[in-house]
Amino acid sequence: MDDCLFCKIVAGEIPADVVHTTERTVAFRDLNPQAPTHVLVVPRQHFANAAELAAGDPVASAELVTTAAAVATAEGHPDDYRLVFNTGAGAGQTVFHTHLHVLGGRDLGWPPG
Ligand code: D5M
Repeated sequence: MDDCLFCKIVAGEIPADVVHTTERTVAFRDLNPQAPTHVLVVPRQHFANAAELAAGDPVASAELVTTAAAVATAEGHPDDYRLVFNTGAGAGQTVFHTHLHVLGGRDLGWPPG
């Protein structure tokens, strides 16, 4: 997608603090971190949200989660982290290239805001 921010990060056209890559995913630090670890894992291919990704490329969908676990391990908290897919503007999604938030490195409250 020509005007997609995360497609541009995947393509290397916009700089990002990339921490992990796989065949189907790129993981980079969130610009507005909400925890000591706040990394976004995105599929290289454009899908608007998590459900569309799961339907269109289930292998990449699973790879998002295994990449997230690898990130949490590399960040030093392999057993304590939160994964979030905001889906739809009403749920807080602002970038419509699906991305898995990986949050950790502090105690995380529940419910989220
Ligand atoms: O999450 C979108 C997230 O994307 C939000 O936490 C900020 C982050 N963001 C926005 N632009 C950038 C760039 N350029 N680099 C890294 N992170 C970025 P959402 O779930 O859609 O609200």
